[in-house]
Amino acid sequence: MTLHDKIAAQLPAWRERMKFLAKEHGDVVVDKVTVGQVVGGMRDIKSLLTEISYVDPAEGIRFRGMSIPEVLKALPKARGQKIPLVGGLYYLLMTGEVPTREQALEVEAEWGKRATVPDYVYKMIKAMPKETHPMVLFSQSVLALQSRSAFARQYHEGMKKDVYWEPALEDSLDLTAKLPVIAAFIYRMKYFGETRKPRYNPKWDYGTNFAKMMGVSDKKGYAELARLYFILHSDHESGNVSAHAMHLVGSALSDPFYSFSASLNGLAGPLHGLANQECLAWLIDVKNKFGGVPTRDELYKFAWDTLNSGKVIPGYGHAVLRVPDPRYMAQMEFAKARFPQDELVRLADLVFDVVPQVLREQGKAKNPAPNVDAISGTLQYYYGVREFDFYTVLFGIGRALGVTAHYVWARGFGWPIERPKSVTVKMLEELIEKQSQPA
Ligand code: NMX
Ligand code: MLT
Repeated sequence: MTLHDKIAAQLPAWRERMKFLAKEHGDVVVDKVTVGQVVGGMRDIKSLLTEISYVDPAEGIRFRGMSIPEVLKALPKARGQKIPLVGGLYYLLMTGEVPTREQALEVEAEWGKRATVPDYVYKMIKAMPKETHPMVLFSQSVLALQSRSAFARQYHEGMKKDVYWEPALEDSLDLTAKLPVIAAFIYRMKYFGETRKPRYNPKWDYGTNFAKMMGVSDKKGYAELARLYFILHSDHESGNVSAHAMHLVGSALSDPFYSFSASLNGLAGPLHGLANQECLAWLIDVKNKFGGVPTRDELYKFAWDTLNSGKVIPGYGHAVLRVPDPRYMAQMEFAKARFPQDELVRLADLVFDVVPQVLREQGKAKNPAPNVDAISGTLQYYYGVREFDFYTVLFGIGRALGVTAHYVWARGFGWPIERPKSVTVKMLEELIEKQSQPA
């Protein structure tokens, strides 16, 4: 398989570079850590290493050095379509190279071979109480697949450290192949009472399969949206909660299934992936309250009312970004090119005009601009996927692409177990006291 061969060919040189850095320059200071960062969620401390993606505060994400517009332009497309094949994005994340159409289709073919979900997973999902959140069903399905992990099996049998990445890649391909099938099953069962197993057709690509399995009519391009959505949500360097959870759990050599289940549990938090369901709910509240798109003044007051009630405005702000999220911009461009007159799209556009001003006036958020979640639900809603609490599952399918690529390379580098050091409040107070005394 090309993915395997490409990674195998690149690893020796990367390992040499890494070894040299640690051996010859292990004492070089990368960053300082302030008290503010220790009590502030470790914000911005430069302590994670990855080649897969990088978020520039002033520019946004780059996947393997490429910006979102560059990725959308350069990757091979499904025949007659405008949005790239998801298999091509996975190839790029895994290898750092833009694939040919054949190479992208090779990844798609791997998914086609691996998409069958064992029966017991369906039975387990069906046995859960009706009110279970779809993210719980999704995460527990991933965990249930753990018994099939090639990484766990080979580790148990005895495997040399320098080949850890090989079964990690196998598991990653298996996992990413099964996720859209499981997600579509959860969707059809939970909201439509259907318990038929979705069928992944290897003749179609990932996006088309997802659209068909979801039962969403593709007449208006849902497969294109699925491709765009999975690509945009795939990765955001390694410090966000879902990526870092995967990395942390994986560093204990827990296999990709254990690690990705943890990643999904982090994604399910309202300050992270769950924000996409909250964003659309907020937009629809506005629409219902004003019977359509309000005036600028009405929206301005509504946004202030949200803040004054102690809530955040979902979809706005970011821990790293200091500009509108290019993932937001790409989705808005998609919507404006295809359904510019849609009421929610027009409303989201007005929010983009008003909310940054409100947040700036409030003076708390360091970034008053929209993030990826501010628009993603609006697009799903347009195509008829209107069950808000399912939206984070969609995010999870996309996020798997990035975090499994990080996982494979972390095992390739043989990175150690992650173990930062704690301090106590008293220690900080003593440190401050000591430093404030004249030398
Ligand atoms: N509405 C109201 N207040 C905000 C917002 C917002 N959208 N964004 C930041 N703030 C507040 C934040 O709560 C904090 O207040 P306090 O000092 O009282 O604790 C203050 O501004 C400073 O926060 P920042 O340093 O700007 O942001 P931080 O890095 O702590 O958090 C988010 C980043 C994304 C969690 C935050 O902006 C937020 O809660 N946004 C709304 C929820 C959201 O859209 N989440 C999705 C994130 C993207 N994703 O895909 O995961
Ligand atoms: C993400 O995609 O993970 C979010 O934008 C959150 C982040 O990067 O902190």
